[in-house]
Amino acid sequence: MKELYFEGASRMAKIIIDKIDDLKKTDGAVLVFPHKSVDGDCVGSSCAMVSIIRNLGGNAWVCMPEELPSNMSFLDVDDLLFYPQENFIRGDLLVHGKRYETAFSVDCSEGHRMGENCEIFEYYEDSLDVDHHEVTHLSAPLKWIEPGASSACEMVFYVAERIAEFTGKSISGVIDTRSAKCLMAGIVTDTGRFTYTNTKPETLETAGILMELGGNITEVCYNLFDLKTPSEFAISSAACSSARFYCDGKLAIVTVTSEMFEKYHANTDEISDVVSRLRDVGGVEFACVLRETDKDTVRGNLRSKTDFDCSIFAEKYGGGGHKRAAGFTVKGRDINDLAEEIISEASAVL
Ligand SMILES: [Mn+2]
Repeated sequence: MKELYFEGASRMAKIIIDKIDDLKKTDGAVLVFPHKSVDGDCVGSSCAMVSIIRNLGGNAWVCMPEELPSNMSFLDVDDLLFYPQENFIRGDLLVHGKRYETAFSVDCSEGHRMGENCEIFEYYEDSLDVDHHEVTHLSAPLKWIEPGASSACEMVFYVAERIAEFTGKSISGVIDTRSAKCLMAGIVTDTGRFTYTNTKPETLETAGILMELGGNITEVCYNLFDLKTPSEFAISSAACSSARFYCDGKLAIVTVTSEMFEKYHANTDEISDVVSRLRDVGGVEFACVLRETDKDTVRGNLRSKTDFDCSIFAEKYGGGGHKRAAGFTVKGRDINDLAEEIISEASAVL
């Protein structure tokens, strides 16, 4: 493990071991919170963390903000997931009969990125957190924020390594085969299959160990990247061919309306590959895909190639992410008006 990660991973490992000892006395439960618009990294890291806690004898579930996307069903994690009901949100803090006693966020530090689960997350002020997003206003002792790490999954792996060291367990006793697959899913997602600049030598070393632990990279990449449903293939192709280019080809934008989703019988998550395909067009510096996820809501996905900061741009619309990949969700805006506004705002800086 790189020295940069050693202190943070060791500190989190100790905190988790102590927390589980406390929880064993009360038979309480940890809820692990991924962000809304779930992706391979937040699902992978939250599921792996829940498994790690269970492998240490604790009760834990992933507090899901939405249904698991169908392309992640191969991870076979249903028994790790908890979908809070409305009565739970109103204060009945029982998770499968266990009292909810600890909040733990991964790949996400802020409650507002968790959708309706925000209220449950913020029920406890001193939550644990492992995240690789750039956040400056968080430096609590129970949090490990490392913007240099490729993914939350890579960070969870380092924590697991330290847990194995401290408890005297083997690494496979902490990270089981399914968890290895989950962690691999997050690393390949956030590194674009080891092609983005966040891919470091230690990222590849981590992936190598995960392969030895059963993280089948072929299966993970096929399911997360290559496998397409017929409707996904059709709507992605239609969306790509509707792309508009501005600023001498530096800005590319696609808008996908509810009518288009209906026409192709497609789900709103079936155009997720369009934004990176747009970004990959020669000359494009900034790519934006807007989609109506329902009549009142527009989801924006942003990608950039070099200097354009997607994270700062997404913040203007209440979202966030990384410099080269970010997103936001807005309510009550017309998708075409929003597109025009983005074109003019981005043109000013491109
Ligand atoms: Mn991530």
